[in-house]
Amino acid sequence: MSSIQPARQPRRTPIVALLAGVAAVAGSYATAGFTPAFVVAPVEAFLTRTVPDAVLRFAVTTLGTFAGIDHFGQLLNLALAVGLATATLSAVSFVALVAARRFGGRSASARLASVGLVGAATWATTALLTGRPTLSLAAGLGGAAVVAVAELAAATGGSAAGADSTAADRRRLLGGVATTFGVGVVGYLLGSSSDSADTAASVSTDSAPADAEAVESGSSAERTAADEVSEEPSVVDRYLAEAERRSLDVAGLEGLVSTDFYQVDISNVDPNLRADQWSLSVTGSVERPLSYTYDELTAMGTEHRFVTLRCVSDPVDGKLMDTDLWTGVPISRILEEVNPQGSHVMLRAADGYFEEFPVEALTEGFLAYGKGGGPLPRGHGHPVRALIPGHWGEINVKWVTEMEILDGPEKGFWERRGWHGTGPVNTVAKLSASERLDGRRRVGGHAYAGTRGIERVEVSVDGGETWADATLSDRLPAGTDESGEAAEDAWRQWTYTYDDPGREHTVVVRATDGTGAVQPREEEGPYPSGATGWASKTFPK
Ligand SMILES: Nc1nc2c(c(=O)[nH]1)N[C@H]1C(S)=C(S)[C@@H](COP(=O)(O)O)O[C@H]1N2
Ligand SMILES: [Mo]
Repeated sequence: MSSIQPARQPRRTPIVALLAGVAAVAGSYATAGFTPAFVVAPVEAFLTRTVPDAVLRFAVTTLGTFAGIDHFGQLLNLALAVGLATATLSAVSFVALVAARRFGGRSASARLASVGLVGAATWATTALLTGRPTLSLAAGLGGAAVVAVAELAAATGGSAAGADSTAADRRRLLGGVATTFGVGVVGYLLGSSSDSADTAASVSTDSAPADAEAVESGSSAERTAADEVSEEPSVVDRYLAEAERRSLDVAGLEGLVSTDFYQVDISNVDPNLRADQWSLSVTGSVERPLSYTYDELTAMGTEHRFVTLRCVSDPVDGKLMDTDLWTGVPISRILEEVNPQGSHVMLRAADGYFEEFPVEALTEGFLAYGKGGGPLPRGHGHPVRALIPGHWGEINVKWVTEMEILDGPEKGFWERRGWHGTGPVNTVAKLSASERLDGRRRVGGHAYAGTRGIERVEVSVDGGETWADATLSDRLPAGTDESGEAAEDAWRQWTYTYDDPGREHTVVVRATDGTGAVQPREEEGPYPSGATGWASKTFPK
């Protein structure tokens, strides 16, 4: 029976289009991994830039850790972005399928056209969003594969329409689902293994310097990075061992060097920069605008510094405060060459982030290209980030690419959203660990006051009535030389052991900074200028 009426649209077309969209996203992930070339990344960046400030602030602070899940707000944003990217690719697939049917009916050439059109449409959309046409090819392949198998499955059972069409529709759907599943699994496996390839390359160069092939094929910039950091393993190892030795021992309390460094980013998908393609330009009100390649920068010096970072959104009892040994160059070296004339600086980064602060703070700053004895990890700003002593984490710009000297103040990314997080950190003593030692109890935590330093930590075991001095860890070494000086911007640990009163009681902690100022008692949330108040914990009988 030949059909002369216009071809009926198969009932399952919207579902096949949806499956093609899912497969296209999976295909994109297969080649791009979790990098900005992944089709979800531009959608996510768009969401971050357009969500109302209040929603973003809510996501970062309130949802920062929600239901025990770290970065819950960001995960929500990511899920939304995945959904939107899938919807977009499904929509263009649907248009492609309808167009093929409209112009070719249910002929074999129409089926072929639908495969080609869906492939082209998903590829073009992904390329348009990411700006990476070659890496987007797999998105088109994923979409096309689903339609190809679906059409093939529909065509194999028999040629007639009418009674057979329901069976054909079912086969089309099954073929589509199976292919989407296959593309999804392969995409996931390929994408996760290609993830962060650039950083992985420099790490492996670092650990295998004797492998001439690896060194040869690695970029010269990566080689320098690895060499600079690994040249003096003994120095780094010595400092790390010293930090270990100075750490106080309380069950469950992290040492003076963090094993799980917190991470705060405006985007879920971090930049994936190559050291040999990176450069830092110094612009604006300077006598000599200059630009530095990675090789040039790392050739300017290799110093090690223990530095603590704390996010302005960290609650008094939060976990957004950590310390590591960073390797890099003092920013003053660069400032001597460019001779800044302005009063402020704007640091800009590859993820579109920007933060502004006074030039005086910049003068004391550090450009880190190593962390914990290895290259700077991707999530912490690979290949280079700023470390500004004593200031909230947000001006410690990662993936930094431009340093613009300004003649006056301007607002940074978070300040445009109402935060005041460019200044010095608040003083804090955290109460993060406790253990029972037959009849006694030991409590402990970290205390940090930026460059003011921690002078004293006091503990009350009766809810703030009476106070006693806690034991403080020795200050971390400066790291720049063997002079025995202390790190200027690092936390200390404190512990206190007392006889358990045998009834419910509340332990309260407060720190005193190097200027003699006691951590303020009034409780304020993190927004807009950092949490205040004393950490406290009630222990049951
Ligand atoms: N480029 C860039 N730099 C950035 C951020 C960012 O989102 N993008 N987040 C900032 C914030 S809010 C903090 S608290 C610190 C956190 O540094 P970490 O992720 O290495 O711990 O990085 C800062 N630098
Ligand atoms: Mo932050």
